[in-house]
Amino acid sequence: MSELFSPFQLKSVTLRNRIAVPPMCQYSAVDGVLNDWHLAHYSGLARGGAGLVIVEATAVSPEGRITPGCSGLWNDAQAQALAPIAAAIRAAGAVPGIQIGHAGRKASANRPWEGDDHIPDGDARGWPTLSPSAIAFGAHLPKVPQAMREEDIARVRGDFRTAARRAREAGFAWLELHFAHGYLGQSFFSVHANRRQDRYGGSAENRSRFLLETLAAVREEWPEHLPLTARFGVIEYDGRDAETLAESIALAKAFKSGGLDLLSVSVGFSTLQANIPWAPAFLAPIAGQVRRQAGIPVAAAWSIDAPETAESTVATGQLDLVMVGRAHLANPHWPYHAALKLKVDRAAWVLPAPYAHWLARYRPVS
Ligand code: FNR
Ligand code: 531
Repeated sequence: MSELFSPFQLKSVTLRNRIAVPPMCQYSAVDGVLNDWHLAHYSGLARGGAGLVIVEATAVSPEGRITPGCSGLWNDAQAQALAPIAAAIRAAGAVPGIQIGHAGRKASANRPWEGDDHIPDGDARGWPTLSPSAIAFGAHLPKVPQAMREEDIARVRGDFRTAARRAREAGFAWLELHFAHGYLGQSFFSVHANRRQDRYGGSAENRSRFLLETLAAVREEWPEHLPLTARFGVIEYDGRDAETLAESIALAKAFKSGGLDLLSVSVGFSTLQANIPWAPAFLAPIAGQVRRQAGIPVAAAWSIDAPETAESTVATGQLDLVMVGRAHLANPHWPYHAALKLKVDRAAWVLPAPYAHWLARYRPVS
């Protein structure tokens, strides 16, 4: 019996299996409004059999986008464009999720295939960036951000709350706050980005305040019966990992008390001085530690491409959900092929019935 292909219930939502498509920016929106490319992209991914498909990082305000091509959810037109995408994911049998975030000091950048670097000041395509402190990330992202005032913090917290309401109205049933990868949420927690002297800086408790206040504002807005989750970098690989992990587990406990239903464990990406041990499933043991010590369901990604690896991360109690990203871009039917490889009973029925009926007794030459 495969654990990877067992259902997962969180609040009132049941996923058909433990496979999730994590959010993956498409950098293809105009003014934050998604289009037919996104409909094709997400429909294709949902058709492959994953239990959950999370729509890419969607900015809660214009200046919260990473690039001018990023998704946004600060107006009704954007919500209306997202509705058919949530419906298409649901029609394929997956649960529609969406990630909302603010890019902070990594905002106002070119698309990865167009440089991945900050748009130069003075270029009308770009905009001023915000962060806890006026400290640039560096290298290809040299812009010095404006240090946020209390009113900026309150405004952004309100933007998260409004975006959560629009996400629900658009038909999403799973919400993920983007508190990872060196963006605004992660930056408030990071000693590399946050040198504030006020109640939002200094101690781990103060550096957690923005995240916990934003969670509280969204929790009030997001229906209690639907999963509210966050993606957060619990480790930076910057030489102070034991300390960072201890602070992250304390925050995970506070997230849980604050009503978070699941934590998607990732890397902080707050500093260029990181020595990340890239390897298949390298985050799974760390996620398992957070799961046990904070008592919260966890997900994780990072090269968990082999079906057997995905299976063992769930079977050994490290992960509740496996995020399979780039492997889905390479093969949108990854879950079907994983079911075949793991010799799951009636593997073809991971796919929608119109496909499954014929593939149950036909094996294409791959
Ligand atoms: C990503 N990733 C990412 N993560 C996130 O939290 N929000 C996002 O919008 C994106 N966007 C994105 C775009 C693209 C093109 C890639 C390749 C990745 C990270 C992604 O969700 C995942 O964590 C990583 O890709 C690692 O998992 P895989 O790809 O090794 O399975
Ligand atoms: C991080 C990443 C690094 C290395 C390989 C794959 C992914 N992602 C973070 C993404 C943007 C693209 C790069 C977001 O969180 C928006």
